Amino acid sequence: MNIAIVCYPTFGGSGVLATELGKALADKGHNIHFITYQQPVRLGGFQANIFYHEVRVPTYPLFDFPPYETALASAMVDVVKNQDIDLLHVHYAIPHAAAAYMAKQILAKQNKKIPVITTLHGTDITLVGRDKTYSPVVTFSMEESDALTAVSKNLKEETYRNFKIDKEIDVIYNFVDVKRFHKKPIDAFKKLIAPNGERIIVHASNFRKVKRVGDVIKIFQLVAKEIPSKLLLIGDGPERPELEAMTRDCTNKDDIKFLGKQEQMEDLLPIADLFLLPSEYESFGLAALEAMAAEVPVISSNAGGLPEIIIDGNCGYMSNVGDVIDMAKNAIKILKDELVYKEFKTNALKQAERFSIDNIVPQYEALYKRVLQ
Ligand code: GMT
Repeated sequence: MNIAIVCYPTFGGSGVLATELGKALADKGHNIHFITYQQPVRLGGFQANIFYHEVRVPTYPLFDFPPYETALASAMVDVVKNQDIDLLHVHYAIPHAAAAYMAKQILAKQNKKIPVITTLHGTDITLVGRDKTYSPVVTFSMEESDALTAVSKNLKEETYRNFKIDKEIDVIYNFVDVKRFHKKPIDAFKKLIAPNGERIIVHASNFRKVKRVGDVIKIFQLVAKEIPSKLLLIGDGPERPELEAMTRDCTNKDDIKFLGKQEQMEDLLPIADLFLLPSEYESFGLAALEAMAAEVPVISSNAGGLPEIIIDGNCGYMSNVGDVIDMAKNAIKILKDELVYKEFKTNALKQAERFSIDNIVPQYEALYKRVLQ
């Protein structure tokens, strides 16, 4: 198939998932055309059947807000026509689903029928999308998509709760390439971070409020009192300055490192002993799944779709949002006993395998076939 994928090219989960999906489909012989404003961060090197089409948004003095959606719809029309595209798969409803609807209408006038699949990722529904500024357009473009998917049952329920739509939503869980993340930790790197064999605790996100990174630091403080540990904070975002200020006040500030945005998560995660994700909401929690694939147990909140991914007391623990004391208690439970720790590690990998690329990608291919029929 010739498939066009529209996504955010950034470190956010939706862009990561869309890029990994494109790469997996390309490996299976499909031709994949990414349409976005920057090369997606996870795209990596050259592959013969992966193409990247950059959306350019020319500025003009009149434009306080350059019309990205118009430029994107025009780019979709161009790529679909000239690359003989069979279907458009857009990730994150805003503004991609609306731009795809526009492109579909333009192409219909030119006698080219193009099915549109929209994958909902989370904040496009739970935070931004349901805001009345956007919701009429989001509702309409979801309804007009030829197929609608959500990355968890929870997100499907949230969508029906927040929007008046009749459209059937297929749940297709996010996935991970287990082989890529299940690697031997780089010893030299581990020694550099934890020279005295301290436990390495990791959090990775876009440092938005919804991630509650402040809770990560609080949990770490409680754990570090009992178990010598180091904290790695991976990613960047609006909350970072405040978090750095919070860290400067900690007596053990040298044990906390902000690594910024990192592309090689498959090299970083294997050196971790524990992954923290105390979010206010996660539709899925792709970062936690990647950690589990690297054999890292997860301490998280029990919000949104996380209970669909993490088995409490097996590959990690879940607590109520904001209950940092319980989260720290559970973290210590896993880290202080080598036997327990090993068991959680093994279980984490087993659980990640349930969401392996080989199980999930065929579900997207089956959906594509259904839509094309
Ligand atoms: O985590 C984020 O805020 C980024 C966001 C995105 O759309 O880029 O992530 C969402 O999609 C990911 C991939 O499907 C999910 O794993 C995340 O749970 C989800 N984030 C939220 O729901 C807050």
